[in-house]
Amino acid sequence: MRTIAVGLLAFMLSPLALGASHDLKTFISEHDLNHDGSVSKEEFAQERERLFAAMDTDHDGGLSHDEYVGDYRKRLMSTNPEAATVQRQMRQAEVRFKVLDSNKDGKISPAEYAYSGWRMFTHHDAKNDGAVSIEDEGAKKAQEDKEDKGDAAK
Ligand SMILES: [Ca+2]
Ligand SMILES: [Ca+2]
Ligand SMILES: [Ca+2]
Repeated sequence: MRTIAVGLLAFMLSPLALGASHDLKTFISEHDLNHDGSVSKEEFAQERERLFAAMDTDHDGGLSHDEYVGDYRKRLMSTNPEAATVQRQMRQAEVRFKVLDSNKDGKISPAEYAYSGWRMFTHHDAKNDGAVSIEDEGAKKAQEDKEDKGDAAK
């Protein structure tokens, strides 16, 4: 029982899990358009715009539930996942849609999409120099160490 729980946790934390742009290396490989090892704000904005346009299949300038969740399902199914994985990942996609649609009008607007994108960008840009590269990993670790010590001191 315990082994299963640990295995599941390891799987959930795996950077291979879809939609894992939270992982720094995945983030860089997905957005570094000119392959110089660093994601500039321009590159990030360009890639986000491209993704948004690709998902907005009826071109009305917003992502409906079907467009956002449907696109995710399509990408997920192309990896031949197990049924349990599909169920879990799709549940997470539903949650993401609700979070992204911050004004709850049933559509993700470009501004809502951009907002979540820049939150992710600044999250990764630990050095806060306006670009995301693997150097930010070291900076992030240093930051977390500091926070850990701060917590311990409380
Ligand atoms: Ca670049
Ligand atoms: Ca649309
Ligand atoms: Ca909205």
